[in-house]
Amino acid sequence: MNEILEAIKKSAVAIKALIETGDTGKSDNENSTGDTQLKLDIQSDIIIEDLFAQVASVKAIVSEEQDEIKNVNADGEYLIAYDPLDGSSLVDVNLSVGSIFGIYKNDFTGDNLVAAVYVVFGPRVELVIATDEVKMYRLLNGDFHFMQKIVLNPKGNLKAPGSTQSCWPDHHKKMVDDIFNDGYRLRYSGGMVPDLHQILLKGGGLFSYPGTSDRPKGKLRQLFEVFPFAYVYEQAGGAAIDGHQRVLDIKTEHIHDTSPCFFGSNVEINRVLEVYKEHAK
Ligand code: AFP
Repeated sequence: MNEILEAIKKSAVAIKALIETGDTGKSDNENSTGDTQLKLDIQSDIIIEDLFAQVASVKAIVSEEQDEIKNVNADGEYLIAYDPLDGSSLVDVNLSVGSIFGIYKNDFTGDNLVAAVYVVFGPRVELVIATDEVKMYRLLNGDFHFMQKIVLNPKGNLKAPGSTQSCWPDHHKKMVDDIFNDGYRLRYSGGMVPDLHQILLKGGGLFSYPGTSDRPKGKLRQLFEVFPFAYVYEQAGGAAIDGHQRVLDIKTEHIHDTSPCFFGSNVEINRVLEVYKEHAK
């Protein structure tokens, strides 16, 4: 596992430099989800793939930016699903973005996840590693230095309301309105990584990207985005659901499947479960 973490650290240093100087323009390609790929998406993906190809313990990888799983080392132990530069469309307005890694054993399924890692490229570059606990590191003079452990409070006060509000189901709209009426602060940049990082560091709250009339199965991808952050939130003492169940219990049918998702402190997640259970009656 350490070889993998060192490769991720190297990728972060290289992608930081790419973000600072790279072309933020669009490529001529689309990814499997139909998103137009930015040149930064493709270049970040190449950086990460080349680094993982040198790690003996990596058996296979799959990128949000590529259609298929790639075999790396037949004798490898780990499978890695990653989003090389989530929120890349925010780079050209100078907002924070990130890389997300899910480290699996045996199969790319939620119950086989054994670790999760993400990198936040913001005013500072920070690396969060979730194994049996969640630890944050900061890039200082070219090296990552341990800064703190991350633990969520039982209840927070931040709310990140994702997706197109005009497409929200009525029960979801009422729930979000009620949360803000209870005094929660709106914190949403459109970048999953910084938005979830902020809630983790500021003690808790709720990030939601529900199923909507335009995207009944949500937008965020299970293997590359939802499962890794669900692992981080659970290891930090919080929870992650699809409105009804743990997202890590969801059965993935295709590697690019999406899922409605809610990440947060336990009080907020229980509030979602109650609202969605009541609606399901
Ligand atoms: P891009 O990678 O296309 O910028 O999308 C970012 C993202 O996948 C995720 O980082 C955000 O949480 C989510 O989309 C924001 O989606 P909405 O703009 O629909 O809220």
